[in-house]
Amino acid sequence: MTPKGIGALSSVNHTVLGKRFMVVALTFFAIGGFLSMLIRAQLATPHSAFIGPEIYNQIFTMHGTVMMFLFAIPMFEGFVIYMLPKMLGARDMAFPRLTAYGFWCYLFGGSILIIAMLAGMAPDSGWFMYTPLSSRPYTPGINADVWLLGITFVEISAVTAAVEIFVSILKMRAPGMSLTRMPLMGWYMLVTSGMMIVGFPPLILGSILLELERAFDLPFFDPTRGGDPLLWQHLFWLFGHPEVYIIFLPAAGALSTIIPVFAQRQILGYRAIIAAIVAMGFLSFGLWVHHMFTVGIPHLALAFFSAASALVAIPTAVQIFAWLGTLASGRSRWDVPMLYVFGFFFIFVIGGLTGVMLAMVPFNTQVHDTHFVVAHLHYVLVGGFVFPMLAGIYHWLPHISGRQSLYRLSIPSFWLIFVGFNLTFFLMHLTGLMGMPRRISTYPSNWGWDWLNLLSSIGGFILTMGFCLVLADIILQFRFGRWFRRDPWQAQTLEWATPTPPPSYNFAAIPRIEKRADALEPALIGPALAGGNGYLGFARNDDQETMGVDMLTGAAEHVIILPRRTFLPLWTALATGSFFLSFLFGQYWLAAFAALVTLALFLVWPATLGRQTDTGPVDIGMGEQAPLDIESPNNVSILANRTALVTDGTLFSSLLFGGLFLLVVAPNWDGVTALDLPLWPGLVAITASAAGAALAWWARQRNAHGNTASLAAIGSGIAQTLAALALLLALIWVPDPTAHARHAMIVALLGFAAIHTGLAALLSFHALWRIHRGYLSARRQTELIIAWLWGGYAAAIVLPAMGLSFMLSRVGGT
Ligand code: HEM
Ligand SMILES: [Cu+2]
Repeated sequence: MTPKGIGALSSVNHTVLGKRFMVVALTFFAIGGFLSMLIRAQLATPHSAFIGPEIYNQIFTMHGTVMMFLFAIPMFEGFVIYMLPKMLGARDMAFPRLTAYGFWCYLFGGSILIIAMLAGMAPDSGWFMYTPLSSRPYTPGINADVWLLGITFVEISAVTAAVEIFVSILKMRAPGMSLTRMPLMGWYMLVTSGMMIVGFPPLILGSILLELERAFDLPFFDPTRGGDPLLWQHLFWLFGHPEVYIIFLPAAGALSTIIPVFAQRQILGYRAIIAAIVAMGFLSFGLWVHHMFTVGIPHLALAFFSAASALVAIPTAVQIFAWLGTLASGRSRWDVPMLYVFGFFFIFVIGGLTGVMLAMVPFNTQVHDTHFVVAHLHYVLVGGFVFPMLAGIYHWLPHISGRQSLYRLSIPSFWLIFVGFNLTFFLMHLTGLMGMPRRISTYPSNWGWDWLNLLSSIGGFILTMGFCLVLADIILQFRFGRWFRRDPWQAQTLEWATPTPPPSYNFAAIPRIEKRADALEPALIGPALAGGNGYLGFARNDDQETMGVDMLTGAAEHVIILPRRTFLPLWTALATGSFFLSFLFGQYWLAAFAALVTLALFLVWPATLGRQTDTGPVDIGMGEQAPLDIESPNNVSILANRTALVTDGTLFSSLLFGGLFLLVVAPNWDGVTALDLPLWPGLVAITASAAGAALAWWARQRNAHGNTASLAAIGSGIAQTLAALALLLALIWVPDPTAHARHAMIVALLGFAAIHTGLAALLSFHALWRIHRGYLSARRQTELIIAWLWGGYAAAIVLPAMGLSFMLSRVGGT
């Protein structure tokens, strides 16, 4: 149970944190919505003097930023954190303390942005922060740094959430739930989290490089010194385009869950939908360049990306037809969620059509950066996210409140939103076609844009009234809604088998799933589980336990013991926050100190986990036995580290991409001469790091055979330390990194490799410490496996990092 008062901040339970995430996300939505009202008030009349251009720039930048980063993604993260374990039949997410850490990072990072805005220091170069506009010469204050640091802080939370969601879906389902029995929501979230794992690193890297340019004058994006502003655009859209699908897919997941309930039949084309989701995940990464059609890209490439952009229409259509088919062939029941589903269809189809128009290069060139694009973007985002989200709120709120809706406000609020939205944004297509550019704060009155803008603004206020009514409706439901026992909609997914509102452990026992998980009968399963019929239907040592399964087949595999409440995530997030704040105010020594404290706190996390003796298989109910997670070679920590390596690997690939891009494309590389960097520090680093990896592998082997691994672990730690030192030493020969992007890039590559060899060393020493505390045995190998994973990874990146540095140093005549 979550205690009252200050103790509530130590909660790590997914139900509690999921709700907190959603409440904070909705608060940011209200803030973003308020900003959009200011925008519309400004644009309502020509020559308006309501807010000047400076404030206007801050406001639309913050509106876009808040909506994309602080509302849409965290909102679905919160939803997933709350709902996913319940849908899959688990008692929590894989790493509850990480969930809490992610929540605090999100809250603090978002607050930094809002406070900066109130202080008039908000970013003002648009939500995609194009360089050179966002570079130091054009944005001298701390406005852009607020964006870069605040958003990176929030991204940390998004990436940790993505890793956790990915691992939880693969490992923490009810026994018997194979991948082919998983409810569709699980598939949607698996693909979405996979996309986040490889989609966010480019943006994180871009933000780091831009912040390094702004703080230390390393000219990655400065064309006069060998940098290139286009590098930012590539890194940004490499993230930004998949981002749109990252927002859309969870919403589509909600639709695929809600529609069958109201059509009163199972979803049509379950497997076709899975194929469509996976296809979308892949296609969306091929598309980023369509945001850059007007910056001068070779013709063939243009044709390719234009075709690929149109191609995503296919998996989208597959899903739309599956939904329509399900509705058409079922016995549809009308209720409030269905109104929003209808709203979604209407709006999203229009957004899709204008999207196909925009994918045509000539048309795109015509309307580029006009209000037509703003209209399209909102049809897609509001149609594809806000409407399904509202459907979801009305569908699942009874789960949270334990009460049913009152309806009195639900229907008028829907119509206000629907009519208000279309009035606002449909007309913007017309203003756009008539040539009104986006991001201007005033316009002359003789161009025929006046009445369209006025009507748009009126629509915006109608829309806002609708949202206010929804809020009132929600509050009323919590106060006066009718109680119900279980599954008020006769839904067929597992979340309705928990009591409502759910207890912190969700299920008194965990079910065995024997058919497709979106065709279950919660009304029957629920009482059986409440009676303890299922897995882990008893308490052992006062621990909260949940099942770990085989990733594919869902066979029961091991028992996961969930951590208890703790303030550690809060402290760690505060330390992380101090790092970002010190950096923001240019206190770089303080920032370094805060980074060390953060790292140290992270090392305290595992201290209380694990066991000092072997336990062997334990009873899991249903007449079966399974080992504990720490004694299983397929445990969640190891899978999480593998996943984190993929994220880190994308970060590194983005850096390599950046280096090669500058080398090949950037201007001002003609006059440079080759650098004379000695080879030996690089060779020492490569050899030492490879030796470190080999020793880590050997340590793991020795441990697995019951021999002591201490010596090998020490060796591996020392070798990686040596590699890190050699890489730092190599920096001495790099000439002034502010002089040319080439030098800055070499510094970045060496620094990246140094950090990772250092991390590998740290993990080896950590494993050594755990060996000495008795936490490892032939059965309990986690720390050594993790040390080997990161050691091998570090060795694998030192080589290309050194290779590219060498290539960069050789450019030019000698
Ligand atoms: C609640 C109703 C909303 C209204 C009335 C509204 C209004 C506007 C307007 C008028 C602009 C153009 C500003 C300009 O170009 O000068 C804009 C930009 C934008 N909006 Fe919205 N918006 C709303 C909701 C949303 C939502 C829900 C999202 C995302 C989930 C969103 C994301 C964006 C983005 C990314 C931009 C571009 C900002 C930029 O150019 O830097 N908006 N919005
Ligand atoms: Cu795109």
